[in-house]
Amino acid sequence: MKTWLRDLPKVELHLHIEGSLEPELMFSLAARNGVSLPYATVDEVREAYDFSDLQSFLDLYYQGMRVLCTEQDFYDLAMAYLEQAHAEGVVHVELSFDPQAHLNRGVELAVPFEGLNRARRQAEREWGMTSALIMSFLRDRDAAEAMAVLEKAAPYYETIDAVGLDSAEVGNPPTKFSAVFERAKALGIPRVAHAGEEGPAAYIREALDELDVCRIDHGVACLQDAALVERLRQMQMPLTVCPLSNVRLKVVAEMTDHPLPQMLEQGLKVTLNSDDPAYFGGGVLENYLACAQAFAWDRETFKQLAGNAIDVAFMPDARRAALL
Ligand code: ES4
Ligand code: ZN
Repeated sequence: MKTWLRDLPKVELHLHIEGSLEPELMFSLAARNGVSLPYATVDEVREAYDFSDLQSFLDLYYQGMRVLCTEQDFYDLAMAYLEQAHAEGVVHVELSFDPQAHLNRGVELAVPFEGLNRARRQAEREWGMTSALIMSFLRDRDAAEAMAVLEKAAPYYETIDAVGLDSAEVGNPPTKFSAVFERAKALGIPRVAHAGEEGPAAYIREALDELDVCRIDHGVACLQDAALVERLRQMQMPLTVCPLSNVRLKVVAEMTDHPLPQMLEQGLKVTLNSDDPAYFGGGVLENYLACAQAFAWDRETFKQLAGNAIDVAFMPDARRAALL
């Protein structure tokens, strides 16, 4: 099964590129940029990755990304991830990034855009691996800041496939960003949002009703609300589920408790993704393997899940047709 899952053409729809920063690269970038880290060794970094909830993870995630300073750093970060994903049989990756987390420490918008886009072009040239770029807003900061970033990103609209919404969910409902997402819609930019990870099913409803999103990142909380499940099923709203992330952030106690089997049972448009692979125990393939072990799914189920991601990815129809 392992070889078969590796060779199955897979698509990654939910990846925070800053969350792909492995401790070894963190150390080398820290040295290159003269940034000090509160760890002595890579083992110490890995030992610190023992999270109690989303916020405890986010604190280390924002700390770790302080080593990302130059266009070359973002290129190296993305290239390392894309190369690993390629080795895992991933044929298309949708990278999200958090420009505000960089702007707020003096790293201009052009830096992540230029570095990430250079890596994306390289991956397509070298391996025929396609990609999309999602510019995410930090929901625990104010909406005016997100709006300013959206306007500032005008030179890069051509390279943005969607805007997203991430970071600390509880207490930061989708409605806080209604005006920002309305502006993105007016600009013709598709919209996605994290909802129902730690937050309630009501946030998933809000993301649909107020932000007009074309997919929901996580969405596992939908099972709390039968009418919402029916709505998501009817519209076949894509849900980018990240099982290893949910275990590591204690959204679920362990893999065997994960609601993925019920979500499939309910006919939801589920996909499997990695979220922050350097922090949560691996990339797309590890997430597929963890599901194989926990749920003993057959090949048809994995083909369905991989096919779902191809169906809903931001890619040209000719590319989609070639993959299906
Ligand atoms: C994130 Cl797991 C998760 N949830 C929300 N925001 C995030 N940013 C990076 N990883
Ligand atoms: Zn996420």
